[in-house]
Amino acid sequence: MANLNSNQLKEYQDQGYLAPIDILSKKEAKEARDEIELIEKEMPDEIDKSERYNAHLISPKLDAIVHNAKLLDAVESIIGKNILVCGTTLFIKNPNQQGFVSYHQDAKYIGLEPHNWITAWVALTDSNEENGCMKMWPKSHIEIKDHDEKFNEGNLLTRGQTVDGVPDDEVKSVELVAGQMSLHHPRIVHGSGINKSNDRRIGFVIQSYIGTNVKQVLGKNSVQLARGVDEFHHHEIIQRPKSLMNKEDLLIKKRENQYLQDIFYKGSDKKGFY
Ligand SMILES: O=C(O)CCC(=O)C(=O)O
Repeated sequence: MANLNSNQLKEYQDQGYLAPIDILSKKEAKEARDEIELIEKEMPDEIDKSERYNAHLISPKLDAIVHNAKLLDAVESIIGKNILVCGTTLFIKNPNQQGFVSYHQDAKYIGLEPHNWITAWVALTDSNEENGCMKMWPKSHIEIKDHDEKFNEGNLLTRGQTVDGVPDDEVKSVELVAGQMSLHHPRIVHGSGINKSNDRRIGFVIQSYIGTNVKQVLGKNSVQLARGVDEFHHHEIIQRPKSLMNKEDLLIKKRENQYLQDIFYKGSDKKGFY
């Protein structure tokens, strides 16, 4: 059931993003963080760097967020009632590390066409100016812009994709408390700065929820059905996790992450840091 009201929908269409939206309790956000930290402890390489994608395939707590009914109600308001999940990313910034995200547009390099899709950024910790919250350039979602590829250390994007000349005075910070989310448009220009606090900043990002009509034109992505009916069958359907760090699920995640790396580095002979 779609749940955004007409003012929220108008704001999303005009500005290219919408926030904050309450989704999880603080307790649920903390439980998801704890599960991530348990995986990090037990299998340190499993959700780091190029493996930080698709952790929902091995974590029941993250899976529950991806399939959260309230979250899906908001997504349905924007992309319609037939919804697939084609991937997730953990954007974790540790204190005293130089991690940042250069200004970019997701649609530039993700290969999902047409742009009937949306990204949900779920805060598992508070996310604010001090710890490097997301910054949006409102109304920039009208067209695809040129990007440089800077491959710089610290940049949490694979190729350091960068839109230059973003006007500082127009950019808006998206501050969220743990359990809230923002939704952003495939073409909005966004990025984030470094974490200057003493705690981690953890964003669990469903990237993305796609309409069933959306194709992957740069390679291959498998999907889960989140809601409704897949009338187009453009993608292979994969299972939800059987249990935490289940062996079979770990293999599926590995395969999906290889597909993603192939997409991200298509046409490039360089390798980024993530
Ligand atoms: O977490 C961040 O700071 C950036 C996330 C991002 O680029 C995205 O969700 O598309």
